[in-house]
Amino acid sequence: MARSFAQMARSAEQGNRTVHVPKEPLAESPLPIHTLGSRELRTAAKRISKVDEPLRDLVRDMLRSMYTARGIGLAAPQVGVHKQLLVIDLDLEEAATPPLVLINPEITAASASLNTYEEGCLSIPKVYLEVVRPSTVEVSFRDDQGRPRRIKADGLLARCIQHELDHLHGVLFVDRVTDELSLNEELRQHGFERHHVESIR
Ligand code: GNR
Ligand code: NI
Repeated sequence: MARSFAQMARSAEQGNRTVHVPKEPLAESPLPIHTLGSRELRTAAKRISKVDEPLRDLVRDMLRSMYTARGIGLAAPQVGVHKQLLVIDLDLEEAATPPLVLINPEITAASASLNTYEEGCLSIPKVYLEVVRPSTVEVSFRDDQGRPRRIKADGLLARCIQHELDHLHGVLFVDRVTDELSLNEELRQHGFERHHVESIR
């Protein structure tokens, strides 16, 4: 969708900066990442009505937190913010590759073909389990300037987008694991107890 001259002039006046932060990890995460058992992860996110500088400040802090934790994605509810916002960067080692910022993302189409991938989550440290999901998805969202966008994703990007979208609805990848025995074993091995398991199902 084209932006009007007035909109562009307003952006210029306000000096809308695109979000850009170094990818190097910091000594400490700017925002604390909630882990399995926290109600924050089970609270649905609300639509964002205005993409402004305070929101972009939050995006920068989420990016810094993601880079510090060495994750490839981070959804706002993971840092206790219940807004429909997520960040993704599949290329942590390449400074020139910009991250993706998705505001109010919606999956508009998903392939009938499925694939299996071993997922992990910054909110469930060290737990890795196979999850089956659609191989490709189409997503509509707004970018960090509030512009409407649409992408078709496959491979790891499609996987990551679906994982992050789930977070916005209070859904965690362990909810989608079908092998119950592996799930319980893997959770146990990484310090999660029965009451954590029960709180998620
Ligand atoms: O860093 C992450 N890696 C990952 C691997 C496979 C599938 C999904 C992901 S996302 C995850 C970061 C995270 O927890 N995002 O919510
Ligand atoms: Ni996650």
